[in-house]
Amino acid sequence: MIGARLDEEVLVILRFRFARLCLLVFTLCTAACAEDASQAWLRYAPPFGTRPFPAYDRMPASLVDLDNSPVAASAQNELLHGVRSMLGKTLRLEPSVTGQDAWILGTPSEIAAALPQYPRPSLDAQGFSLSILSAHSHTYWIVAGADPRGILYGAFHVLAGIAQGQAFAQLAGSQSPAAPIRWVNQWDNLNGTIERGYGGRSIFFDNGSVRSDLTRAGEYARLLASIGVNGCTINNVNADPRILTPQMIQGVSRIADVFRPWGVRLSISVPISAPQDIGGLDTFDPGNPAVAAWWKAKVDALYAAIPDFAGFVVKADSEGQPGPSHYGRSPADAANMLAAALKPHGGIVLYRAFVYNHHLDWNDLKADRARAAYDIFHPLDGHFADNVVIQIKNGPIDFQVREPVSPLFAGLHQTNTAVELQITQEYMGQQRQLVYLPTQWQTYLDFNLHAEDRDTPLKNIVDGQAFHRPLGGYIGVADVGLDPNWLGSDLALANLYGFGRLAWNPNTPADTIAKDWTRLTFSSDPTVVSTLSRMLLSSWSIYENYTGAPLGLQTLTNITGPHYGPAPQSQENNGWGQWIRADPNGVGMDRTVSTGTGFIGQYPPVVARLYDSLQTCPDNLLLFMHHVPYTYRLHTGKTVIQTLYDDHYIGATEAARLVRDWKTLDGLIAPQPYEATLKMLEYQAGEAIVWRDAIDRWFLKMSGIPDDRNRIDHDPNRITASEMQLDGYMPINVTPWETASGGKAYVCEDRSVCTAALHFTRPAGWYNVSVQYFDYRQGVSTFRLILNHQTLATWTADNTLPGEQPNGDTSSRFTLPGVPLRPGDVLSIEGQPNDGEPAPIDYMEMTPQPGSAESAHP
Ligand code: GCW
Repeated sequence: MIGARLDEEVLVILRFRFARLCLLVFTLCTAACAEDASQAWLRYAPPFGTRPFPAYDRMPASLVDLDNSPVAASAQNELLHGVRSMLGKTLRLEPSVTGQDAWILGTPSEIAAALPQYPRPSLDAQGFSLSILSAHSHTYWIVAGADPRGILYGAFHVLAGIAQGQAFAQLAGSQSPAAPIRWVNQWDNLNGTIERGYGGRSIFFDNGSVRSDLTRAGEYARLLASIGVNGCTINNVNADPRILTPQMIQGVSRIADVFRPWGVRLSISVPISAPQDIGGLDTFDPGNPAVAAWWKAKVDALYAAIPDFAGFVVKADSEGQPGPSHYGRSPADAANMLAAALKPHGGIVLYRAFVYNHHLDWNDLKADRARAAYDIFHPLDGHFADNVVIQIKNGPIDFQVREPVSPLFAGLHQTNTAVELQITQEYMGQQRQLVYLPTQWQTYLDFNLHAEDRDTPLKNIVDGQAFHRPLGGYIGVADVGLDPNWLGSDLALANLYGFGRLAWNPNTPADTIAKDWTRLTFSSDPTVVSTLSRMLLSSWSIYENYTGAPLGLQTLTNITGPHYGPAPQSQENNGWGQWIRADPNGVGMDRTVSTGTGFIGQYPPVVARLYDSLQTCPDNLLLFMHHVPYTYRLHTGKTVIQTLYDDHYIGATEAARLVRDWKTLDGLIAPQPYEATLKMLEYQAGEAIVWRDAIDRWFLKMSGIPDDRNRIDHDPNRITASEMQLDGYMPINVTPWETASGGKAYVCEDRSVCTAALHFTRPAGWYNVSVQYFDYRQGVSTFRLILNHQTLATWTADNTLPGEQPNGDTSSRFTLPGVPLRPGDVLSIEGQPNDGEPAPIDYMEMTPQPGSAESAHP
């Protein structure tokens, strides 16, 4: 009893301190905060700038919070802050509703107790209802939540509405989340690095411990809450057992403390081998009672420190992680043992279906990694405890540019499932390239699996409707870091935002999400909204075109390296099973039932028939499902090989368009994000050319079939370093060969400066001059572009690209537009190496500016 009272007192004091702190922060937060990238879509800028917003002229001046919870206190503080920031008014906090117009926060029963006229809405868990009530000659603006989280989500909804210029009356109505599980996974390591993280170091860990300053962790929870995300797994699924040591649990409980006011429950990833790794047992066999007892004690200790602990995420028997198969046990044995320990506390187990053998025999034409999840988990359907959820990646391989939906979703009818989507852009340009993912995710979520010959779109399977499951939902691998803008790129935040919006309501169109995010993040200016949303919506297809080709080749990136630049051969001849089976005659994996791996037979009959037949298989998944000759004609009438060539050219052209589109927003976007994004898009346009050239060269060599427009390695504007006059520059072989002209880069070794010069022989005119060079992660080489004796430009290779060699990971482009060139000119590149980076170069390109070569004689 005494303990309980103390807890209550502590809570009241904490709540008071928290409220004061928030007020202080919000008071200090003036216009400067609006420019702070960490605010993301919670900038709270006045929607009409300095123009008035009459819909809020007569809003209630008082705010009454009827709910006595820390989460509702966050809702209250957020409303105070947002209203002040957007409407320039400070609401009065009042203890009761009587005698005044008021904003009211509370649950339906709390509100009805204070205002008996209130027509209680019926709300699902975590849902909210916004309404206006007139009673006792007063007006009440009501934010009702089924529970404290619902109140908070309602408050954020109101603020997002104000930020987009909507009156409170327009926002009236009820909403409930589609599914109970709406979590992010972070792949943070205890040393502070993040697996597949591209936004800086961990906000949670540093040097083996939980950070002392958890400010960003609290801010992250606020961002997550604003989009309805209610759980966060803080450590890598390749889990370090030390996460379970008593000292670490204490540290982790501090993270839970900063999450709690935002209704975000904390969970951790655990290795199934922990009882042996750190528990002093000589086994981790899930069938051993001592192992089960160890987990039970560990879970009890976790709940003692974190009473609202959410549960475990488990990666086992996967990519080198230990698993129950070591003892001949099944995933169900392991998951159920953990679930039994968590059950008394209300915790759950998210057991990942990403279980496969990465030592497959590539000579075996029947071997197929795509089959693994279904083969392993489908026979276990009905054997999992009710607090176990099988966490399934959207596709059967691994967050590729395009994959079919995993057939396992249709193969578990008596088991809870959640879909795992990847927000961090591991295979999708790693936040150095614009790829808006809600478009892709929606394709998956809307896909009808036709389980039991019924309509069963993926979204209705994971939200529990299709098979009447009590639990299920959405997991997004987010990997935010300490970078001010969380993900390393301002535009990538649209993916985090979009994940939350879709997890809340998967029927929200990707277009609506793009527009809302743009207004909230940048501006409601119609030009900004239409231009940027168009850029976002086209970006997946652009990326798919210049990297993979929209024929279902999954990815053509370097899968044994950083998963970044082009390296198609890396898919083949290894045990990872991401094969595309390209040979001189054809390409694609035969996954048919009759002649292939039989993967297609894992789908319900309607879908299996669709994919199995060449007549009906959609072109964009053709090579995932079938092996066909390069000369095979698609539904478009064009051959496979010509489509591969053309799509890469289309993708690169479209990537260049993204730069032009963004430039039309100059002056309409704040200078810092404008410049940073321009730099990113210019880099992307260059990288699209690297991809285009590499993939087209590779397929040309593999197929021996020429491009019908003879474009590959025949760019009339390009002069390679091998054709230039070199002083100090020496050729080295590039791996993979297709990522540089003639398979060679030119490096400046053993000299402090080298040059490569060309004699210009083309007509006089204005040209854009590009230099293709390589920028390693280490070293900052300096380059100079020289026209005769005049320095035209100087730049440094200071990007932090994921490579230490000249190849498609590091190939970069510098462009100087509008250079007047005349026949007889000498154009040269001078490179100065630095710290092991030998100022490597590939080629120069002189592209005439449209219409300028003859007419505007310089
Ligand atoms: O896509 C692969 C990644 C691994 C990751 C793994 C997984 C955390 O390359 O980095 O490991 O998937 O999802 O478990």
